[in-house]
Amino acid sequence: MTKNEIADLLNEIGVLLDLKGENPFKIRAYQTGARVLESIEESELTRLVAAGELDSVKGIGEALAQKITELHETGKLGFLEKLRASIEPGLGELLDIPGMGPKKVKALHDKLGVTDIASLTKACEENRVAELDGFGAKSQEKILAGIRHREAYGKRHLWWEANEVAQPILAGLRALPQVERAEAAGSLRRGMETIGDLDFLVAAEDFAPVVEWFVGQRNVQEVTAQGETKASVRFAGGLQADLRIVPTDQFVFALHHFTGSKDHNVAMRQRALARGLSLSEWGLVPAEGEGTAKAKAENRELRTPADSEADLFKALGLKFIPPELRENVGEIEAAEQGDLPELVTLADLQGAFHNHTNESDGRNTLAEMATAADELGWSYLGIADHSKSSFQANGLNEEQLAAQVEAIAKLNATKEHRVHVFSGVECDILTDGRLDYADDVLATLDYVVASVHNAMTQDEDTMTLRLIRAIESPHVTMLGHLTGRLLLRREPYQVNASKVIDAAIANKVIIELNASPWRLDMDWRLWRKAADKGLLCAINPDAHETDGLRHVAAGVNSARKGWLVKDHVLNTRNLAGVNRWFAERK
Ligand code: DGT
Ligand code: CA
Ligand code: CA
Ligand code: ZN
Repeated sequence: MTKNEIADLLNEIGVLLDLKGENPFKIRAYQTGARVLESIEESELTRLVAAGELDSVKGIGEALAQKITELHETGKLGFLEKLRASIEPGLGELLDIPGMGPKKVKALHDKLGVTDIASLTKACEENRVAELDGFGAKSQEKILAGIRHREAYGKRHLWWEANEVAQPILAGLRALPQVERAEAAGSLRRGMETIGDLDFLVAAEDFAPVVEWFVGQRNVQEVTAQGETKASVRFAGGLQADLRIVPTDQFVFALHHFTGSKDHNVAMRQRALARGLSLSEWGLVPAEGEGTAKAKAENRELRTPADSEADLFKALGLKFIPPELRENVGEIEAAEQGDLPELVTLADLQGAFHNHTNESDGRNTLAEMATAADELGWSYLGIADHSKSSFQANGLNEEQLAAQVEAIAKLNATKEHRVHVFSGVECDILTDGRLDYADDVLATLDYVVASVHNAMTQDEDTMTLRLIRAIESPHVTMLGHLTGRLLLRREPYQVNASKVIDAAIANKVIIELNASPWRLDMDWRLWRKAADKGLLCAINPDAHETDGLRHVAAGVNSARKGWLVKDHVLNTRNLAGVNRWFAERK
């Protein structure tokens, strides 16, 4: 196991012990152990474990050293498994409700017998939480609101998490001997930021073994529907998946249909009808004459053949429309006129600018982040740790920032990395739009990402002016996460996006497309118009650990949905190009 995976488990132990009301010193020891692991290099951990010297590290005692060693070597820990088993399984999800910590959960459990969301809801409705010491009517109201929020949000899933479930299923389907073709369709294929359910489409002539395999997957919790050529299941965690199996020569039509979106499908069907054709999940056939579309589609003589979606589009006089664009926002007209954009791809990215290290709230060292960027084949990596006002994120003061600038210069001088590391900062935009560092401090950096991290409940006018004031600062290179939204968790703050976009263009400031799967902010729906007006984008993973750099893939999905091409995105440029752009701005 990697150090971050181990640190996650130590933190989990801390939470579980807290839920049990254990000694605070013991809990603290696990939390400290997690922090210490994050601050040492992966290679150093391996060396210490091999040498049996882990307990010589400050903050790691003998007992903890043993547990870390066990996890590092086997990936398992008996102690943790027992601990998990000793706690009501429903208590964990109570921690997801905003404002609920282990201590509150324990009090609700001990005093009111709450064991899960359902019993907590009941206790609130019976006004028993309000009467409990340390809670009150206000906090009861807040808990109920949190539960309702969770129910509304709980129906959808982040693209990233859904994709991690989908990819092994797709690989499993493709490995079946009966399966000729398989794809994940629906909103996942369209790269939506959140996913209602997964939609798998398979081409096979022998259906039964495919259905059997699908409903028999290990993590299936419930089979909600099962037929000859289709099935629906629900996995642990709540995500559902639909499977459809079609004969090979219908695959392309079904793939197009089940990729959607619904609105795109409707527009495509109208286009077909205008040409005397009927388009459906079964095929493309003459609209006039005897029989239903399905019956006609089963007559191979009548059906327009298609091996790929490109053939299907071609049969309707269109260029291939990438799935991300199929939202009926003008893609069909563009495809007709040959005006479709050549969308930016993951392979176009040569680096990214908004990333954290363990100097602020990241979990990996500068060198580890640089190594991870090397492994992605990038040419540069921007480090933008938090600024001093973000004390909750361990923001850097002026001295710490200066030390980091020096450390980065040293690292670059060693030439040990393929990537050039840029010195940046994620500078807080203070409540009135001023920045968190003086101009002379900002001037020492290669670039500045300016973001809002507090006072998020300001009204729209105040927030808009606040952002514009920051944009007008000569030192701001790009605006971080425009609305601060956390998908399925926190609403965006109120801001007039079009005014902010205009100000950014006028001041030659970039707006980032924060690629964190929880953010995807600025939203893809705003990019096409903004980029047409001249706004430049940077796709930034906002990585807080080495693994987080891969999140740029989610940002690329959103960029593509926003019709962005390579030229719209700063981090498709090579190192010299980026340097030139930074220099021109100064
Ligand atoms: P989701 O699951 O809510 O994230 O969104 P989708 O787009 O994956 O929707 P889903 O799973 O209900 O259906 C998959 C695709 O199947 C959808 O994008 C288009 C197609 N489809 C489903 N129902 C209809 C329908 O009633 N009419 C049309 N034209 N297409 C439909
Ligand atoms: Ca779906
Ligand atoms: Ca579906
Ligand atoms: Zn931020």
